[in-house]
Amino acid sequence: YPWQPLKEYQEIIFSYYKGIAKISINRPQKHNAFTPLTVQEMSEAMELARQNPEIGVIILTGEGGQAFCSGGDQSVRGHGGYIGEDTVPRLNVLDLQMQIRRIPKPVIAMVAGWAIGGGHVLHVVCDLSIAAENARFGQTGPKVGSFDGGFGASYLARIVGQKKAREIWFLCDQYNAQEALDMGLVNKVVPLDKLEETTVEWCGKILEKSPLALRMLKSAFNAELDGQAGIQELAGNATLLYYLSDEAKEGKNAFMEKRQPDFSKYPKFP
Ligand code: 2NE
Repeated sequence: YPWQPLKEYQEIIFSYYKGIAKISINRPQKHNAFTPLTVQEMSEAMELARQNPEIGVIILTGEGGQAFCSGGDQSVRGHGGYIGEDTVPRLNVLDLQMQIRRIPKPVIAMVAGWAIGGGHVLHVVCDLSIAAENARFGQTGPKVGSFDGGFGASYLARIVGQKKAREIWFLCDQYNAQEALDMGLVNKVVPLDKLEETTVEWCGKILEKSPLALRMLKSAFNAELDGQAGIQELAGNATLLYYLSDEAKEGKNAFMEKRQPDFSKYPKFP
């Protein structure tokens, strides 16, 4: 596909094609392990994708065909987090997870090869996951002295069930694409050479749909699980819809015109 670069980065590739933004980790020599800079760049790209009205769906992936992402780069893990050039320890991938969850556009993980550790959690928080036959999934935290007790535990358990999620974390085994499909961890498995084609096809189907309906649905799925924060997201969308109505505009117009609002003509639905 003729992906057009949207912005140059050091550790990711950010590109565009027909309404789709693709954010791809570009550290294949480390199986696309992320540093604080990788995450910072992904986070900026995600925000740009959110703000761009041409973009309706986002693909998250990794370069090279051998890995989606192998989690935090252990070679820069220091005292209290992953350390970048500013010498500050960070776990900024947790903020990226929230961003993926909150962006009101579908995010699809396109997984070839390893989705491991914090890289596995990244695909878990995406709305959909499409896997190549060479995909391998798993958590490694308890093996390497780490864990993700947030979405990495609780949302994973919502997806695969409590027993399976505990197995995944307690044993740190690896699962192939078919096993991932069987446990509902991914939506589809395709040959590696069909991965991008299938993902772009799915994006195309999504792009044909009503963006507001998709936005409402994403926040509704989140609301069930995310407590007050989830309700806030869904309610924000209700406010957006209300602001589009003449009834809401009457309130604002009356204020601006320094008169009493007249809501009498608006229906009191049963
Ligand atoms: C992914 C896996 C199983 C692949 O194994 P294999 O044998 O196919 O490849 P290999 O040789 O291990 O990896 C290729 C190169 O990539 C580096 C390796 O060190 C190796 O480099 P060289 O020896 O060729 O120089 N590499 C791979 N993953 C890396 C990583 N995460 N950090 C730094 N370098 C990495 C195997 O590579 C593996 O098990 N990787 C580690 C997975 C892991 O434990 N990730 C961190 C989990 S913790 C986390 O992500 C996290 C969290 O729990 C909470 C908050 C934030 C982050």
